[in-house]
Amino acid sequence: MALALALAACGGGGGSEVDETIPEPEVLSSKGGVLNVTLRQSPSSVVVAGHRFTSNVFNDSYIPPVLKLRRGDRMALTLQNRIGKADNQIDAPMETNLHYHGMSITPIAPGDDVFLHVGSGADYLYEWDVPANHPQGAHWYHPHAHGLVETQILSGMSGMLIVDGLLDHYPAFQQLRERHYLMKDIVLPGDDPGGAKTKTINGRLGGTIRLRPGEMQVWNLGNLGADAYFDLAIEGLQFWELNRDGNILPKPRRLDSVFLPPGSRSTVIVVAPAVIGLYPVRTRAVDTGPKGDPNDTLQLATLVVDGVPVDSAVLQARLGDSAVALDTATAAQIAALPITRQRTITFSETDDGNTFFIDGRTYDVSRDDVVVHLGEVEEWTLVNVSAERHVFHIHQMDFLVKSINNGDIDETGLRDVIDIPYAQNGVPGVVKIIVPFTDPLMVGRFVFHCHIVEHEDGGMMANVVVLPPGASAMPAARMRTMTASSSIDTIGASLRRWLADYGVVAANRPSMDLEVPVCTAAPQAQ
Ligand SMILES: [Cu+2]
Repeated sequence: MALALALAACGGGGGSEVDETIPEPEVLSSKGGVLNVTLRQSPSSVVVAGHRFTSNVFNDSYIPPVLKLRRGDRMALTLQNRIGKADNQIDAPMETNLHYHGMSITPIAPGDDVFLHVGSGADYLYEWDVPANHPQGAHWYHPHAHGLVETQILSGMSGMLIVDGLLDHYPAFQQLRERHYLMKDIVLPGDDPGGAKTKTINGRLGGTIRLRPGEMQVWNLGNLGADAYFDLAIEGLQFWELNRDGNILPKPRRLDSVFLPPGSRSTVIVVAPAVIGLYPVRTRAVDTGPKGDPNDTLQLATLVVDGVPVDSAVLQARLGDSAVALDTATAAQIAALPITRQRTITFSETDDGNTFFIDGRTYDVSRDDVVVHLGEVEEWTLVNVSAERHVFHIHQMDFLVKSINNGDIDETGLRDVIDIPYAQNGVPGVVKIIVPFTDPLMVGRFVFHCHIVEHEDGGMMANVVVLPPGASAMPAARMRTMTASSSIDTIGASLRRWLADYGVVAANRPSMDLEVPVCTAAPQAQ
């Protein structure tokens, strides 16, 4: 009877796919301390939200492999740029690259260097090590060639990246089944680009997720889309957050819904309803402001609770336990660091909503907007004077959110993405954060920007330089492009030598040969 009632109450959904179980992405794990992987970007036939069309994706899949590494492992990732004309977003070959969002690794090639582009037809080998003390949790990878980011993510080029080991700190839950749900937005061919984007879970709209009554699972959730917000809610199902943006929470946190601005991730334990039935999986409406994109409520999928009940009462009681053996910086430790400088960073836009500014300026690769020395800890006041939300993100590090609108909103903690409320009645939205420039691996040049990537492409990005102690300046910034015929990254090599002179990165990445060309020229026949 419960099932029939739930069916009647459910409605909506995605029509033809309603019976299809949402597929899980392939998981590629490191072996022998290395994750060797090739990601080929090319036009492929995909099915998204029940529509078949061609789009530029990784390895022919709109939901590409989850890349899983452990602390101390090496990533050896070859990116093959074969981007070309497709039904969706892209009409011609273009440059690209890869950013490892959430990873605290070097910003200098062959690491997480967004100033390096990979030209059409070229291959590039990214190589970096997961630091031995890296926080464990869910991160992601996506192209970050400024000006082309939105079109490439909207094509489907984004995937999840996990530093494994979170459950070492929550051992009671080690045996639970782990799942990966990637939420993305897309403009389907023929849809109005200015309207609400289509939202999916693992590329599906209207599919099903199955749990037994009372069953507990670990879900890695990520908003790996371009511009849209997700606020995931399932009536009757409990969410207990263990990890946010790759940072372990000291204790599981009960959530009514999982609010995910673009770029944000959350690892949660779910506890299925005890009663057999169908439960709508919704994203709640998000008010993005008078100038923001529409983000209405939508049923994304249906949770099917069926089968033999699981008696999880004993395990549920463990949700009150604190994490064990925490060995990464806690919010309390970051909050206790002495502040060396305060800054105010203002986010604004033109009335037509097409140009976006940080401190009144659009992005200029050659301008260093923030220059600090390693070891400095700053307090930033992020001010949004515009009539839509913006989403602050900084590369290579996590920051501590101290307050949002002076404490009106409770979303504090360590993160790498934070939503900045829009201005209302002339009062700007304000977020205060602590930015610790303390990890030697971040020395170099990287960026912060709005992670509504339409805004980033529209100018809302800035450079940060973290200088090693004793340095007064870093060699000037220049975008450079690896092509199939010009494969040696001389600028990257000179930057690595500059770093090595200060003994910073070389000490952390001993096997990196400074002189070896890191780019291969091997365009393959299509
Ligand atoms: Cu924005």
